[in-house]
Amino acid sequence: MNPTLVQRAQQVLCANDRGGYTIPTAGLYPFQWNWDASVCALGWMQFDEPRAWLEIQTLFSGLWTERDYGGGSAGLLAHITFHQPADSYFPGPDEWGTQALALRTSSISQPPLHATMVRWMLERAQDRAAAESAVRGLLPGLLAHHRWWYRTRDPEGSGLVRILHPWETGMDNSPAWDAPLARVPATTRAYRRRDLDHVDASMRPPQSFYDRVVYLMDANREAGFDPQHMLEAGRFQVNDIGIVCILQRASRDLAVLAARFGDEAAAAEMQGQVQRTQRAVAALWSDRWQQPVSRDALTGELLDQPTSAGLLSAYAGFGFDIAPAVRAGLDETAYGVASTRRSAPTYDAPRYWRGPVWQHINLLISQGLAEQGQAVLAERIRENSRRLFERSGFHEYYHPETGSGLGGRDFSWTAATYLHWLAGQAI
Ligand code: 9WN
Repeated sequence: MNPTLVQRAQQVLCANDRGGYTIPTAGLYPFQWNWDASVCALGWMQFDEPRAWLEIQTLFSGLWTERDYGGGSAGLLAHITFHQPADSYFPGPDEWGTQALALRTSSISQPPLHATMVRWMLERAQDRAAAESAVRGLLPGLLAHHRWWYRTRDPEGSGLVRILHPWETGMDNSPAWDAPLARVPATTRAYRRRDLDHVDASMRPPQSFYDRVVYLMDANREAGFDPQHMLEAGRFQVNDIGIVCILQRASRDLAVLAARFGDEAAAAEMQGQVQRTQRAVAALWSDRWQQPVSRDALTGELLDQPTSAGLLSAYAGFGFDIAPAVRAGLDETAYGVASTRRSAPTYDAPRYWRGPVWQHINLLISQGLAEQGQAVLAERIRENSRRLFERSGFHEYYHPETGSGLGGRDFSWTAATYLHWLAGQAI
């Protein structure tokens, strides 16, 4: 443990605290983001337990209900919740067409880490009574959200949910989305992106990406946020291996939490979904890269790219042997698991999700490998991450070859990952 870094990590979270929620970083991302919030809560847990629980509670205050837009999307937990206005980000609260919501949000979701993070928080809480009461209060929202994923994104019960927007994956500009995104029309409406006011263009997606994500955002509004219409009209539909893994792990953890708090029926329901996904996931294996990958749900084609998303399969508990792929990737770069393998033709070292290292992804991959009995490999990832934190502090992401910090600075989930994984007692 490095006391100076611990103090700096805590300062990052405190500086990004907006009263009940933590922004990822000032300027670039001025609202509450979905999967960021779960990682932030892990970090807060190390020095302020009530604040940690509040982070998740505040996030779930934006959960869509039966009263919202005809009720079809009840249980949607949006990727951004706009608790307070800010004009440094595009697309902000007025762009999504969700003005009728009591608390304005976007109309898409993000990787559902929450149930897993809540379970980890419960396991390490010092104040047991407060933790149990918090989890009991969160359970209905967690269940509603998992049901939303299975009901609206896998209505046929195939076992593999689909995402309808690259931003839902959290790995927005991944090369795996290039082919399906190429079929999405470019928007013809005027807009002004704001990310380049904050970060160099070499680290961000190209304009062609924004033209298509804006088109997809507007399509949701045109479909009235009705899940069936969205599936019928959806021009981008992908079985994202990252979401499949994260949902799988979270549903296993949610089953444990539900059983522990007396809801055996919900536990059995989640276990049923887990078993269905376990049976379906073999279809996503890539012989070329020796790891599972995503699939275009409209064409059935594998999106055969070696991204870190598929390396979450140990964390999911799927049972694939991904250790050789992880080792091969670590041998190619000096600073941890890259978001896209350096040996892939699509690798682009500094660009957003096409090469850089994200520390929370490395934490999840390492955790999964440790659980799979790969302690040495898990520790190798952790040590790489430690060197990266000590070399470059708390950036949004890092250059996998030089270790230099990229993207936003003083970044919340990076600081939180340090506190949980390297300064605290990881589970
Ligand atoms: C769009 C906040 C978010 C992360 C995503 C990351 C980036 C947003 C953007 O920032 O995405 O959601 O505008 O680029 O890709 O994973 O949640 O940190």
